[in-house]
Amino acid sequence: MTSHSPVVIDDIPQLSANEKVNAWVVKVAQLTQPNEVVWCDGSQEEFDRIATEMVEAGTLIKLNPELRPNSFLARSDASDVARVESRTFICSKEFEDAGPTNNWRNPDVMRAELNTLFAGSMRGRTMYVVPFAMGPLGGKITQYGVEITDSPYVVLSMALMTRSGSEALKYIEPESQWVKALHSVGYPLVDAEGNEREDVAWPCNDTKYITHFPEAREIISYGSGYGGNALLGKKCFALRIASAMAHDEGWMAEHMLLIQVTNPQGKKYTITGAFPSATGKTNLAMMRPKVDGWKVETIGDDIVWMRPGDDGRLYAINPEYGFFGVAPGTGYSTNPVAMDTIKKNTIFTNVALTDDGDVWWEGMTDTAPSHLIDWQGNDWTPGCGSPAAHPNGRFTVTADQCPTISPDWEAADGVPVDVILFGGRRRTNVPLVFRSKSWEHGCFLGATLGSEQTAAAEGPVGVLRRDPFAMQPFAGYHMGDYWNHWLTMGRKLGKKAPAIFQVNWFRRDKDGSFLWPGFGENIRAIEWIIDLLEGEVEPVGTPIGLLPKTEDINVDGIDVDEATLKKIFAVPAEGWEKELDVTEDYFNSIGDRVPNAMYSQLAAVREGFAKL
Ligand code: GTP
Ligand code: SPV
Ligand code: MN
Repeated sequence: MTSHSPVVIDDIPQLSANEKVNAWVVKVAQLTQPNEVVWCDGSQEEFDRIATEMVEAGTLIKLNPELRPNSFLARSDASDVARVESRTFICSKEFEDAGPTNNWRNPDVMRAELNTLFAGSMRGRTMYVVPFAMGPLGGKITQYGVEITDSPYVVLSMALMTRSGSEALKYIEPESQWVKALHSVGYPLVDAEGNEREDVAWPCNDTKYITHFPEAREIISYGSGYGGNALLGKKCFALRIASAMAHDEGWMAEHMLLIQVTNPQGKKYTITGAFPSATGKTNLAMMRPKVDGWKVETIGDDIVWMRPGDDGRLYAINPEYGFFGVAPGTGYSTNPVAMDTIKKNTIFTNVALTDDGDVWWEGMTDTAPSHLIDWQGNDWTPGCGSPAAHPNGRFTVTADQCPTISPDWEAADGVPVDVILFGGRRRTNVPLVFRSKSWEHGCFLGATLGSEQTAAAEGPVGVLRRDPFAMQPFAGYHMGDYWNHWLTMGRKLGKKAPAIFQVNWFRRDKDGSFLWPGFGENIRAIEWIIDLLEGEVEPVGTPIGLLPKTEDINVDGIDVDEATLKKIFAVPAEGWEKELDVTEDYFNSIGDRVPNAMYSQLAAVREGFAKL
């Protein structure tokens, strides 16, 4: 039992050179009334100490050190397993500025409500102060923040996912811009009357608020301990707040992977790709190419920040320090690099535990072990009717453990981008790969990106979940303004802008099977992209963009015949005409901030089909 002995405010350390940071720490402690305030230094000793405390408390399970050294399993509450978009709010001053794709709350009303929820919310707990950098320390594109949290799981995860601790704190100077990120699981161990209660393995609260104040560059998150809800450097800062900063300051914050691809001639290309959640960013970021002579090096798998450099090109960094990857579906046959990355020093969340103290999930191996403890802590046997791992079970690991990590991954000011990919999960209509006709047309491809639900039956185009630029849940301001920002960046970059392509690994045959083998074979789509940029092949003009000639796709050694290639690259006029109608309705639903260029692009595609 913890007792309630609230920290003495005058004893709270003031470790920042920035008085605003110190004052904010004190203010939060006064409000939340923790027993203790700990500034995290980011050291290995600190990580080990907190991990040991969590193992002793039963909130982490230490995995068998012979099989998975220095690794842990966390099981969340069954209600706290993913981002909660319905409880995510953009609290811009004006309702209009959040736009129709975000939930909005008046910032003053929201702050008042949160103040009530946070009052005493850390009673009986330790309040951790985690200074962190998003990006290499000192880099031109890098930004800084401080997360206050009462969750030791968050502290350990932030240590893996960001550059956190004393080093990052040094970069928050007296006049620096920094982001306030306040988090509480909302499960105090002592109530206002002083009555104590036992802690649980995964404290959280049925009331959840993931709130963003874009003008104040501030995040307040309550009630959840999971991933994108609680590791506030990630989606909340690096996408929602950063996208608003980027709009104001002339740079870009995107839901993208970042890789370097070297062709057999030894020429290196930098490629970014915006794919919606669970649509293959981590897999492409760690691809082991199945065609000889090609090399893929990893820089990032989820978030990319880009800024024009002095030479007028667009420079990109991965602002994160680790990977928070989807576990199910990850195995040696699909993503061997990820499997090698997570051999040690990894936190697993909501996957199954084997009898010998290791982890397992669907897709890790072809056959399941005969007995497991499932992600909820229950006995599990094959065929018992429920999955052993939660479909959104994840691994958390630092990027430097990735065997394909690029030597440039910490380049302080980033690497210049050659190619931008947009990729959805599309059963129909969208070919494996094609090039946009221009930057503006590329922005149209981004704006019309969508994904179908994985398990859903083939349905009309209307059931598509729109996910423009893979940013639907992450743009921290009006979607129409965000599209406009992309157009503006293109005008600024001019001829030096990256080339834009669309890819789709997920097109299906009539029987529902995937037409394209995917994974390591996706290098063949990239091979065409690079051949095209090198002028070695000519594209075919179609109303939707510049497609490959099927004979220019390298299918040596794979079971993809000409008839299948025809299906993979088909552009069915009927399907597209329907899709364009839906797109027009969709643009209308975004409202009058949709740039005119989007409607003229739409008209141009329609005209293209009309002329056929
Ligand atoms: P978030 O971390 O949620 O942003 O996801 P992500 O975009 O990084 O997706 P990830 O790489 O984890 O892949 C999600 C799912 O897509 C997994 O089940 C993969 O096995 C599957 N997947 C990835 N690439 C391919 C592919 O080329 N073909 C097919 N058929 N499935 C793929
Ligand atoms: C996503 O949903 O795109 C993720 C997982 O990468 S989370 O960090 O929870 O947002
Ligand atoms: Mn993601």
